[in-house]
Amino acid sequence: MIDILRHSGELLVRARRVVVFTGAGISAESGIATFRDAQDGLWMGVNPSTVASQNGFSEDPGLVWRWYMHRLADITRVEPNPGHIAIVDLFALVRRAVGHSFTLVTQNIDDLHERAGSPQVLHLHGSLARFRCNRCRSIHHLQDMDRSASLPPSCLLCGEFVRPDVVWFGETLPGQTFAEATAAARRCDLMLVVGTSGLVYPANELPFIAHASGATVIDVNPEPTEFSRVARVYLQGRAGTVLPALLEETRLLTENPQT
Ligand code: BJW
Ligand code: ZN
Repeated sequence: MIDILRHSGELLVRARRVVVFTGAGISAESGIATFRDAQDGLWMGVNPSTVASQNGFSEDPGLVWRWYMHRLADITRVEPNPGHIAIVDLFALVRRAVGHSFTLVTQNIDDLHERAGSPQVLHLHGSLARFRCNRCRSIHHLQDMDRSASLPPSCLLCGEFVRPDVVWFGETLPGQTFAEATAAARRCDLMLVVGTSGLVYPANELPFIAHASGATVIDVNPEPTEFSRVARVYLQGRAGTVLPALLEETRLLTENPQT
């Protein structure tokens, strides 16, 4: 493992434009269940692929609302883990030492990257920190939500239910954010993919775009993923262990370029 970490560190030090692309696995060690875990075990008696949709919300707005409020409570209760923190330190290290550009793209709706200290995060699937009207799309704020209500609040402008500002199945991703993420994937020379199964379109295209544009893809995951066939390096393991180890190797290389 040390050799492969050293090799990954060398690739990081040599790269000029780096993209880190994360999924639910990066937050697993904070205590947030991943999607596929949740699906296998039905999360709170709810199948995420059924409720994370406009159909699910139309059929039972109260159930979907309570499910998101429960997840919000989980997210608020937990802390960023060493994987989130290593990404912040890696950005700082390679920016200072070798002047790289760095882009962080996440599919997660939690704010654990921000709470760890990552300054700019492209949220492809929205965020649980924001809410919007399901009809007129007016924005509603987290502090105004009654988290124990059994039904979603109603929009003051049009009376329709308010929903989390996240991207459900069958919905399009925020255009500007996805355009920025795609552009970063196209021009990067290294993409570090962390904790995503790669099963959900169109976010799962990013590593393939990076690969097709000539970038090196490194996949960090305890299990092989959809990206195995394009990843030049597979760092098998948990993000909270692998990323701090990768940071350490990269630090050694920037401090002693000869070693
Ligand atoms: C660790 C670890 C550790 C564990 N360290 N790693 C057929 C029918 C219907 C639709 C489709 C279809 N085929 C394709 C579609 C399109 C659909 C789609 O992709 N579906 C697939 C499931 C098949 N996509 C969409 O609908 C998207 N929109 C779209 O396509 O628009 C165009 C369109 C418009 C109109 C009509 C038709 C098309 C939108 C997708 C939105 C996804 N939204 C969600 C919910 C967000 C809100 C919320 O959080 O509630 O996003 S779904 C869910 O999956 C969530 C995640 O961001 C996303 C990705 O999951 P992720 O992060 O990869 O998590 P997991 O659980 O899958 O994987 C975790 C990984 O971590 C695993 O690999 C573990 O091994 C690993 N791990 N511990 C590191 N410690
Ligand atoms: Zn409204």
